[in-house]
Amino acid sequence: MEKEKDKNRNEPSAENPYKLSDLKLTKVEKWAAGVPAVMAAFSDLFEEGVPVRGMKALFRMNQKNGFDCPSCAWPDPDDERSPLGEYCENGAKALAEEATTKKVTAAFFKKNAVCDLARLTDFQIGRMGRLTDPMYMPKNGTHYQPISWEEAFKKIAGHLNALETPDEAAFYTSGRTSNEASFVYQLFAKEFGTNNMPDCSNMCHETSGTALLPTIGIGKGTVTLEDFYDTDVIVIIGQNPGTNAPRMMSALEKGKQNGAKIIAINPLPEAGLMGFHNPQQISGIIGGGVKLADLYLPVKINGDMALLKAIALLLIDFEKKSPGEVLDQQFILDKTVGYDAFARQFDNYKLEDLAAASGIPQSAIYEAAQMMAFKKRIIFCWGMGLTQQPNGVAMIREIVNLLLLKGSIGKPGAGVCPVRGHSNVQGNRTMLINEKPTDEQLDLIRDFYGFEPPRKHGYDVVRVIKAMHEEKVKVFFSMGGNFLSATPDTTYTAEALRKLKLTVCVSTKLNRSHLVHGQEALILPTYSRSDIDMVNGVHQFVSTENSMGVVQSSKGVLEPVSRHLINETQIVCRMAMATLGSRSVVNWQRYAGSYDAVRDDIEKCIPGFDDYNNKVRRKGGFYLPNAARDGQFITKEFGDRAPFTLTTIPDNTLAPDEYMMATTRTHDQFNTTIYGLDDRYRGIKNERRVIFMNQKDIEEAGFVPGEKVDLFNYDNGIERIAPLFIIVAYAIPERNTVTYFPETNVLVAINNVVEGSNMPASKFVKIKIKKHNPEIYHLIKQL
Ligand SMILES: Nc1nc2c(c(=O)[nH]1)N[C@H]1C(S)=C(S)[C@@H](COP(=O)(O)OP(=O)(O)OC[C@H]3O[C@@H](n4cnc5c(=O)[nH]c(N)nc54)[C@H](O)[C@@H]3O)O[C@H]1N2
Ligand SMILES: Nc1nc2c(c(=O)[nH]1)N[C@H]1C(S)=C(S)[C@@H](COP(=O)(O)OP(=O)(O)OC[C@H]3O[C@@H](n4cnc5c(=O)[nH]c(N)nc54)[C@H](O)[C@@H]3O)O[C@H]1N2
Ligand SMILES: [Mo]
Repeated sequence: MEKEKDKNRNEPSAENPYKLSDLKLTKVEKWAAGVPAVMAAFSDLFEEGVPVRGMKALFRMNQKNGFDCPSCAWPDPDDERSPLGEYCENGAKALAEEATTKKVTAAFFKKNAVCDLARLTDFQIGRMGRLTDPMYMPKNGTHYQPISWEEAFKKIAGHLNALETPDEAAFYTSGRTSNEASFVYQLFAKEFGTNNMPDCSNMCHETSGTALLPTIGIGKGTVTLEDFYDTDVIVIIGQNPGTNAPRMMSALEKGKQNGAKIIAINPLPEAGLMGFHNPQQISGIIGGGVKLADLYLPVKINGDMALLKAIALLLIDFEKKSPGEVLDQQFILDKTVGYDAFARQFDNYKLEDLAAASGIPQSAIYEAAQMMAFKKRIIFCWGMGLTQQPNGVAMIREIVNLLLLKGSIGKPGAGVCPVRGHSNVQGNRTMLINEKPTDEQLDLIRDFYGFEPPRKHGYDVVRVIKAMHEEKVKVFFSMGGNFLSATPDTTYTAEALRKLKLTVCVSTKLNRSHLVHGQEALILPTYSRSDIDMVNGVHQFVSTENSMGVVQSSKGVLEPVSRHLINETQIVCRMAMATLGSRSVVNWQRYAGSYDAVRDDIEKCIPGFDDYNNKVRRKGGFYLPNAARDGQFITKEFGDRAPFTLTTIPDNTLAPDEYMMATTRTHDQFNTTIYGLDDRYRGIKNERRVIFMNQKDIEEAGFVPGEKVDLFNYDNGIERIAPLFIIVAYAIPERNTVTYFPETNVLVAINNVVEGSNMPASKFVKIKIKKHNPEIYHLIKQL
C-alpha cells in the first residue's frame, strides 16, 4: 500500500494538476439571470441527454404537489407560482445532474481501480452518472465489488457492534436528506448511543444559529417572503444571490418595485447584487431588467465588523441630532437589555478608523446609515461571506444589534434572513440532527420512546476529523454529501479518512469521498429528490423545510435509474434493525414501510408539528412557529428580552507578502458537484484554477495577469500547497483574493475556525503567492 502511494507521489491528481485548461476571459456581468440563464439551464438538460425526462421534471419542480428543488433552500411563493416554472438556472442544472440516465454500475467499478479514479477531479467523476448498486471495498482491495443490501447492512452492524463505545462511530449528514429520513437517522444514532452527528451546517450556517439563539431566542431567520415585498431597506451582506439563491432575486425585484432600497456589502461586485433580468417573466426575457443595489459597498474581506460598527456609530449620532426619530427607544426599552453599555462603547471609536478598517470611504458609510436612519423596516440577509469568518458569530450579533437599535425585528417587513444553502439543511436541524441536542429535546425523545438518549455532546465536522486522526472514531457513515471535498485541509482530512475501519456513503452520484476511504468501504445508492419513491406500491412523498421555516411536501416524478435503489429512510431502518436487533425499542419496520408513520411520531417528539400529516398535505405546506418573528425574544439568559452584544474589531494585519483569500463558489457548481468549468457572471470560461487579485497588487508583486502561480498557507507551522493557478485581475479590494472551493480547501487549515461555532473559516485564509515552480510537485504529499 505504502509503496503504491509512493509510486503515485508525483503523478497529476485532482489537488495537483500539471496542466490547465484553456482559460478564456469574457465580460464580467453586471446583470444576473435573463435569457442566457434560461438557455444555460436547457442546454444542461440536453448535454445530459435527458431533455424529455428533464423537461417533464422541470415543470413539476417547486410547484404545489411537485417536488422540492434539490438545489438551494430559498422558499417558494405562498400564493401564485410562475406559470413559466418556479426554477432557476441552477435548479435546472441540479436537476440535470440527478436526472441523468448515465449510470455508474458494478461493471464500471470492475473496470476502474479506485486509486485511478481517486486522482480525478470532482468534475470528471460527476460526469459518470448515477450509482445503481450497493458496492463494497474489502480490506486491501483495489476495486469496489457488488454486495447485496442484506450483506451490506450485516457488515455495518458487525463494525458498529464491535466498537468499544458507540462514540467511536460518527454519522454525517449533508443537507438534502428529507425530514422523515433525518428523523429516523438521528433516532438511530441516539438509540445506538452517540451524539456524533456532524453535518454540513457545521460548515455553513452553524455560525448563524450560534449567534441568533442567545440574542433573539431562535437560531433561524425571522422573515418570510412577504416581508421582502413590503420593506424599506434590504441589506445583503456576504451573500451572492445571483449564483446561489437565484430565485431570491425575484423577491428582491418585487421589493424594489414596491419602494425598497438595497445595500450590497461584498468584496466583489457580484452580478446578482447589481442587477436582474427576470427569466420567469416575459419582460425580463425581452429587455428591461432592474438595477438591484442602490448602494454597493466593496468591503475588505472581514472588514464587515468595522463597517457595521461604523453604521451603528452614525445611527446613534443621528439620534442625538434628531431625538426619537432614528432609534426605536420604546422597543429598546421594552424588548432589549444592554443598550447603555452598547451605546457607550462608541465613545472609544472614531469613524475614520472604522472606515479605514472596513475599506469603505466615510462618505459611503454615511450614505448607508442615512438610508437606514429614518426607516423602520430593514431586512439583513447574509451568507457564507460572514458565517465563514473567524469572528462570524460576533458579526451576526452586530447585525442583531443594529436591528435592535432600529426596532426592526419581529415585525412585518423587518428582521434577519440567514440565507440557507442545502434545500433541507434547516429541516435536518429541526429533526434533531445536531451534535449538541438540548436536554429538552432529548427528554421528549426519552419520554416518547422509553430509552435514555446519550447526553454527552458529540463531534462536529472539524472535531470529527481530528478524532478520526486520533483513531477515536473508527466508523464513519455519511448520509449524502462529499465529506472529503467539502471539508478543510484536504490532505489532513484524507489521512484521517484512510485511518477509519469502515466508511459508508449513502449517495446518488459517485464522488471523491467514495475513493479516499477507510480500510473497508461501502457505497449505498439511493433516490434523489426528483425520483419516484414507491414503498409498498404507494407513491410516497417526503417533506422539507425551507430557509423561512415553511414545511412542505415533495414528491418525485422520474423513474429511478435502477431497481436496486432504496430510499434513505429504509436504509436507516434496515441498518438499525441489523445493528440493534432485539435491543431496540423502536418499531423500525413500521417506519420503513410508511413516511406517514414517521411523521406521526415526529409530531410527538418535535414541537411545531401538530397534525403534521394533515398540514403537510395542504398546498404550500405550513409555517413552523417562530416567536421572534412575532416580536417575542425568549432567551435563556434574559427572559423575554433580546440582549445587545459587545463585540470587538479584529486586527487583520497581514505580513508584507501575505494576502487574504476567500474561497467561494462559481456559477457552475453546487458545492462539490461541478457542473462545468465556467463562472459566467465573473467572466471566467473553461478553468476553475484562477485567483482573483487587485490590479495594483499584481503589479506590486511583480506579476502580470494570466501568470501562473502557486498558493501557500503556513498556519500552525505546516506548509500547505495548492499548485498552478492563473492570476485574473479583478475589482477586488487590495490584498484580498478569491479562489474556488473545493480546489483550494487544501489551504484551509483545520484549526482555522470560527470562534463559537467551530466552523472552518474558509473565507479567511492567509496565503502567499509565488510564481509557479514546475518542481513544486515534489514537495506535495499525494492524498
Ligand atoms: N449554484 C449554487 N447554488 C448554491 C450552492 C452552490 O454551490 N451553487 N451552494 C448552496 C449552499 S450549501 C450554500 S451555503 C449557499 C452559499 O451561498 P453564499 O452564501 O452566497 O456563498 P458563497 O458563494 O460561498 O459566498 C458568498 C459571498 O461572500 C462574499 N464574501 C467573501 N468574503 C467576504 C467578506 O469578508 N465580507 C463580505 N461581506 N462578503 C464576503 C463572496 O464574494 C461571495 O459573493 O448557496 C447554496 N446554493
Ligand atoms: N472552502 C470552502 N469549503 C466549503 C464551503 C466554502 O464556501 N468554502 N462551503 C461549505 C458549505 S456551505 C457546505 S453546505 C458544505 C457542503 O458539503 P456536502 O453537503 O458534504 O457536499 P455536497 O457537495 O453538497 O454533496 C454532494 C454529494 O451529495 C450526494 N447527494 C446529492 N443528492 C443526494 C440525495 O438526495 N441523497 C443522498 N444520500 N446523497 C445525495 C451526491 O453523491 C453528491 O456527490 O461544503 C462546505 N465547504
Ligand atoms: Mo451550505
